[in-house]
This record gives sequence, C-alpha cells and structure tokens, in this order.
Amino acid sequence: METTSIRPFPEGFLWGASTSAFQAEGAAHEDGKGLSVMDVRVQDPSITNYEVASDHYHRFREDVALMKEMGLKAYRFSIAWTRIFPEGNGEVNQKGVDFYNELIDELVAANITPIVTIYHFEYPQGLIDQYGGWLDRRSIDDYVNYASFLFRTYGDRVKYWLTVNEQDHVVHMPFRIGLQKGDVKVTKKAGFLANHNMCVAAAKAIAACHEIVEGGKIGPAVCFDMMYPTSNKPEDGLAWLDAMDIRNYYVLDMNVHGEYNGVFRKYLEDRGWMPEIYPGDMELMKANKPDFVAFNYYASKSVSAYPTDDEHKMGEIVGDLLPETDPGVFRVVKNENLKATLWGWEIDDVGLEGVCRILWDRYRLPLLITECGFGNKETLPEDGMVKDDDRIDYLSRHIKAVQRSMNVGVPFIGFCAWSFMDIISGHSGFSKRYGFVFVNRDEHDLKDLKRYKKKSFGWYQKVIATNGASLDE
Ligand code: BGP
Repeated sequence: METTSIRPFPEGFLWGASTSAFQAEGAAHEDGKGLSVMDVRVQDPSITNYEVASDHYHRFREDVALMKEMGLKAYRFSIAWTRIFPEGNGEVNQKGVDFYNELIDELVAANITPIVTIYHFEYPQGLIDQYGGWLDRRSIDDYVNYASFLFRTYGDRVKYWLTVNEQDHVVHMPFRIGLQKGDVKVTKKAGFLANHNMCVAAAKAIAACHEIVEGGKIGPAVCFDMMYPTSNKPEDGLAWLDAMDIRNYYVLDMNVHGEYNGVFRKYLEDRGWMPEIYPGDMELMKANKPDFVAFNYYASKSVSAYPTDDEHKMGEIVGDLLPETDPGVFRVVKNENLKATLWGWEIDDVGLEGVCRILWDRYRLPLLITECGFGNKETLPEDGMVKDDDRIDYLSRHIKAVQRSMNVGVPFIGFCAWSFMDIISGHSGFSKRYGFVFVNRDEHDLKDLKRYKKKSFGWYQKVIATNGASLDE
C-alpha cells in the first residue's frame, strides 16, 4: 500500500550487527574448548581453514573498537557451548567463561548492547557421544543447565538472549544434530524429534531467564523466508499456505502458541514423523512465551503445488539443505521477477516488509532482526577499501522495508545486519563475505588477518548516527 508519510525510527532503536562463534572466533582447540558438531561433522578442511576463522577470539578488543567507531548500538554474537562446558555438561571451563566475560565487559564499556545467542549450530559432540544429543530427553536438562549458567554468569550485563538460532534449519540438516546424511525418512523423523525437544528446552530456558536475569528478555531466532505462490492457480495458493505452515510457522507456533499447527501435525502424522509428546510439554510452552520474535531474513522463495505420483512419493523430499521438493506438498520454483546473489538467493526487500507484517499479525510480539545481509565475493583493492555498493543497496532497501512495516504498526526492537566483519560462511567457506569489515585472509592462506573498513562501514555509521534519516538522502 502506498502511504503519504513515513515515521522516523524510534529513539533507542537497536542498530546492530551479528556474528556467531564458530564463524568468527577461531581458536577452535584452544583454552580447553571441547568439540562441537561443527568441528567434527560439518567443517571440511578442503573447503577452508575453519580453525582460525576470523581470529576474533584473539582480536576481539580490536573488533569491539571498530564496532564502537561505527557507533553500533548492539552486537549479536553467540557463545560456544563447548567453551563453557567442553563436554556439553559436567565440568565448567573457566578460561571459556573468562573470554565471554571480557568480551561482554568490552562491549558494555563501548556502550554496545550485547545480544547473546545461547546455541548457534554448535551442539556439543560430547552430548551426541553420551546419549545421542537432541534425540534424547536428557538433552533438555543439559541445555537448560547450560543456559541457566549463562544467565547467572552474564545476566547482570546481558539483557537480550536468543534461545536457538534457526531451529527450523537445524532440524532439516542431519549433520547439525549429530547424524550422518542418510535415509531422508529416518533423518526427518529424527529432526522433528529434535525439534520437539528443542522447543521444550527453550520453554524451560525462557522460564529460567525470567527467574534469574533481572529485566531479561528472551526469544527464538528463526529463519523466515518470505514465500509466494508461483501463480494464481488455486492449488498453488494452497501449496503456499501449506509451505508457510510446515516450513515457516511451525517452530514459532510451538514457541509462542504452544501448539503444533494443524497442517504441520497432519504432515508429520501422515509420514510417521510425529514425535511423542510427554504430558505437560505443550502446557510448558504455553506458559513460557518468548518476549519477542527474532528472525533472520535473506531472501524469498516461490512455491507451486507438487502432487505425488508413481515417481514422486510422499516423504521423498529432495534438497541438499532444506527441502526444495516435497511431494504431496510443494516445490520451490525460481522467481523470474527477482535478482539473486551469486549463490542464487533471491533478493527481495518487499518480501521482508511482508514477513514483518505476517509475524506481527500472527504472534503479536515485538520483532528483532538478528540477521540480514548480502553475501558476495570480494578482494582487497590497492587502496584498501572494498567498494561494496551492492551490499549498501541491499541493506538500504531492507532497512527501509523494516521502516515501512513499522509505519503500519509493527513494533521493532532493532535490526542486526549480517555480519559485522567477514567470517566463515555457513556453507561456502571464506569466499562468501558479508561483513562491513574486510578480513584479510583467503580460504587457506591466512595472510595477516588484518581488518579493513569497507565502504559500507561508513555508510552504516551514518545510518546509525542519523537514526536512519540518511537512508532517504
Ligand atoms: C544463517 C546462519 C548464519 C549464516 C547465514 C548466512 O543461516 O544463521 O550462521 O551462516 O545464514 O548463510 P551462509 O553463510 O551460508 O551464506
């Protein structure tokens, strides 16, 4: 809808940027850190050097100084579970505890609000070895014990907490829950069991946060792609509704409403994937709602109906990471109206406006964007400044989409761009860069790891200094 005016961003809006531990810190085997599934199952050393990442573990003071120079109001990062509990439970590793104390102190001294992700993909391998990790109910107590330790240790300074990063992706990726890639039907059943246990664990952590952290706010950080039906055929419209229910809403429906939505439940039951619900599980979720909905947004997807036939049977999902075809439900189709990144992610700021409105309409909780960014291949020019105009354009459009949604009543806590500096991509090594700050290394040649401000650094600095007003210049 066109409007005649747009409200400025409110005072106190958290202009932020994000990273995660395994992607930024490095020091993968230092100071007593234990192994996570990312260390042992996901990271193929032939792709890149993961062990050093961006060396944030050793250079965090320099990095926070850059954040301060930029004027960041918030920094969203994750704590590596296995730095705190190397085995996932049991003995605490004091050196890991100290590292995050120092990082948080440095941020607070720089007037930057820490937003902490409790669990960002790095599940302790120790818990997989002990009892199979998220597939066992013991995982719930170990997560809550770990989260409660963080609340007690850092809760005097950290008031914003994120329970699980992209649970909706984690459950579709066997390696992230400690399984080998195998029979899709087996791994999906396991994934949705893990999903249930994570929701119970998150509800308990929300209760613990509210009890332990004075003024603490906590919520999930899901990935939420905008979706569209590819045509005005009624069956494509229905496939879109189904895809929204079983791909986008299901985790938040459990976190916020304490329920399996009807389409998701039937989807799981028909395929034999419905996990056992223990007495009290759903009541626990209902009683412990998040304070906000945080989400990561990069792109949109278009879907068509995809009926089963002799060759495409129910449950025979195809898609390396996330289902791209799900017979009997939908298939993802290229959107010819949108440009895409080098990795095929369809760029869609209008879709972000839609997501903001959808999330507010359905959950009635304030929103926080924890990731949104543009991945690209970049090299350091002679003058030392990467001219990342495409990133500036991407972020500018997406931030304006947030503003448009706020203009029609969606309440927002803040916007955290992905990522503060170049870090290891989730799937594409170091060649896929997202940062405002260039980190001087290649996949295997670690060079000097020196930091260089990109053009977008100054651009975001100005956006923050003018509380968004410079976006209209
Ligand atoms: C999200 C993850 C991040 C980050 C980002 C970009 O799914 O939460 O950790 O990796 O996506 O993805 P990629 O690095 O694969 O481009």
